[in-house]
Amino acid sequence: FYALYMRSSLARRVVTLHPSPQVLHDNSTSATVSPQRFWGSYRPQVYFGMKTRSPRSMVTGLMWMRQSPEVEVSLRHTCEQGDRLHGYGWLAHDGLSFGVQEIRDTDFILTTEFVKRPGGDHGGDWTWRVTAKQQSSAPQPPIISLMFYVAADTQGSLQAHVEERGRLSSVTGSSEELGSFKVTFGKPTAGEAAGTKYASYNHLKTVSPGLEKLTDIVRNSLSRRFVFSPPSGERRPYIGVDVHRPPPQPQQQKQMDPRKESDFVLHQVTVQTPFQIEVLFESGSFRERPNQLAGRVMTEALEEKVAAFNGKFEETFGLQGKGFTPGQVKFAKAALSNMLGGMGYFHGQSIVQSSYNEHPLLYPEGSLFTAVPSRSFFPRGFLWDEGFHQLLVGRWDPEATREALAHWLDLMNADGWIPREQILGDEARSKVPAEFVVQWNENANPPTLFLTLQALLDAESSGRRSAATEGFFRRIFPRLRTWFEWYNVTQSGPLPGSYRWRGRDKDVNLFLNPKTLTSGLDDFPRASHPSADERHVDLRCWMALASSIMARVAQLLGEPASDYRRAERELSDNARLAELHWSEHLGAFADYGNHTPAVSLVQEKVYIPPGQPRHQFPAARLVRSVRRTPKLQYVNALGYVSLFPFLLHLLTPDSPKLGHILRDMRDPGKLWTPYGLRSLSKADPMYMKRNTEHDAPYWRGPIWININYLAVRALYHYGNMDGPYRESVAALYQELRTNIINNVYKQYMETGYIWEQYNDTTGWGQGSHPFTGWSALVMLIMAEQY
Ligand code: 6A9
Repeated sequence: FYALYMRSSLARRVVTLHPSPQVLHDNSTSATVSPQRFWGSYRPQVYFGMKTRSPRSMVTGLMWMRQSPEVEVSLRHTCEQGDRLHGYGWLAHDGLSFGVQEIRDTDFILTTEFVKRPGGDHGGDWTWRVTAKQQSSAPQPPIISLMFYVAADTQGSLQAHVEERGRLSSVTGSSEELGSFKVTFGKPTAGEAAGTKYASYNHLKTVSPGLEKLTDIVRNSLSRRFVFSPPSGERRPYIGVDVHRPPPQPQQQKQMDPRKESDFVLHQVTVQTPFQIEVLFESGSFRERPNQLAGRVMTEALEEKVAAFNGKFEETFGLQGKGFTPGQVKFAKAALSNMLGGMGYFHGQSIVQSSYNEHPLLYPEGSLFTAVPSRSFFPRGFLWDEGFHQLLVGRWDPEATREALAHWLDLMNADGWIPREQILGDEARSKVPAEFVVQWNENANPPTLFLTLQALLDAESSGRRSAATEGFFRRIFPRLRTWFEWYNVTQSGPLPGSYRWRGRDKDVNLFLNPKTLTSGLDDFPRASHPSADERHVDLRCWMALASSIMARVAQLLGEPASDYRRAERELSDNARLAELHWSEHLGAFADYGNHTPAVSLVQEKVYIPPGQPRHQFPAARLVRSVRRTPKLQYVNALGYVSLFPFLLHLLTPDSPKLGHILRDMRDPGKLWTPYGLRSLSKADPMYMKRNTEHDAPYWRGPIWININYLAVRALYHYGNMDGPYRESVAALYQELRTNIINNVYKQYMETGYIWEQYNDTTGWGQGSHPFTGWSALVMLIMAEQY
């Protein structure tokens, strides 16, 4: 009985939140406590949309399509790589009060701008302006439909106000957090001072079962029966949402979906480029409005915001002062703006599992204010990505960083675990294949939040922003303590001072090398046969960093720091580090475990009885063949993992091992490329090898900017310390820094995007895009802020 009882209480523990007081004060994101940050572009997954930082926020958004009846409908809404836009992203965004985005579609450009205006009790007003311009020199300027919408999320209501000729002129509504409000749709003009332009109007007033269904609802209500007939121009059929064609609602689905239906109102305006349209959100509690935030007033507000942004940007990062060209400065502004404009506010429940549960469980409801790696492909929070994101955000807006950290730490469970990938709410879940949704409670991710904390502490000791930071550290300390312990307990290795990532791939026969997703370096080669004998050098280094930050925080707060100091001393002890991880054979730091390099992927043998037709049997898969028995030894894979003692500044500046690392880094046959450091040595047998037939090499060659940022930062660090390598380090610093900046910039100019990773032979951007998560750190490399 006792065992059973223990089991069920352990099973519940995974979904029990940490008992210490939440870092976020009650209602800390509400309109009352934080009015300036209430509304924002916190829906990074759509091209243009806003919501409030509240659980079931009213949302606003934009869809659009080019009217070209000959071709398939190209409805744009959520950021999709399949849309093949020539580029999109924020050019300026202060993370707080305004943003300017440029979206380059096939043959026209949309500029989407917003400005907020504080006032009243519900987060104030804002205005959107969308400007469309033809791009090509085609004789017929394109006709475009913009679709502005307001949608409730299980609470609040909306009323549509339709004027002459079926034009929806405004939406009024109310919700718990917004009180009453009004959204007004301006008429299109040819420019700010110009008169209105001919346009056709359609609208939709319906209900939706969930925000992830909005695109489908619109798509299903499109009809081709409308005619665009400008007074002086040819009549052309166009596609519009049709009130007379309510979206089909299969009865069955309705029954299965217990969710409450919510109001959804959409205004479609169809007009020929060039044009400009404004949409005004006005809060009912905003009593003394001096004027409407529209037209000239809007233009002036925008100009003021942009000027302030530019001023603060130069003051903070000094790129002009460093001699960067206007083009490069513009690029750096875009990188920062996309990080800020990519911040999202998510609410919902993770799906988690521990070995004590037979089935996955729902994690407690929670909210997350976080930056996201990629608006198109992974528009949600990732734990170790966030530690990098906040290095950049924190330079610009330390309060935003404290709030993001607070949200992340408040998601911690009683054991000290924070789920690695945060898939909160139906909208987020709709983007993730089922097999990736469940988060296991044994799985870690690098504790990069300590990098962010380190930056906050450094700012503290250099005398900036003191009181706020200290209060913040006091609130997070109990959670940090548990978090640190959680790594030490759950990810400990076989020998004292060693660590091991849990959660490696189990089905070892299917992979050339079983992945270690938890390390963040997914398919970087580790021991060929996962076992409890493994020790991972990167994790040991992360823990060295963690312990040193714990010690600093404890000291700052006057809490006992000696245990953390001791851990720091032990984990940064160079002799012990070498004992555990220095491979003489490789001449580099390495993992250790049950390993053989003699593995390859081969076609599975399918037995086909004589005389039987081949095609009646399943296609042969690739499976792993192991030609030599694994044994306990170093995993001699030179790459990012080997660099960690250097990346996290653990080596003493006079260590000969530092010399080895510098040589390997600078060797074009190993890690050096003209575009940055590649993830795995060109000389490694697994260099650019697929892991399965469907799994292309990911961390086995390509260049990643987060690790390159750490490398440049480490070179900067050692370049400022006395030692035998000081001069070569300083030269390497300049070279690596220049290579990274030049390539990321060049790719951005050529493709319109910042990318997830860069090809180590061509420098080309590849993988998910836009990826203005950690790749945006190139901006800090330009600013030399480490
Ligand atoms: C797959 C596909 C629409 C992989 O940047 C986030 C993470 C990093 O933390 C990690 O280090 N990325 C890196 O190796 C992307 C992970 C995406 C997983 C989700 C689902 C969705 O399809």
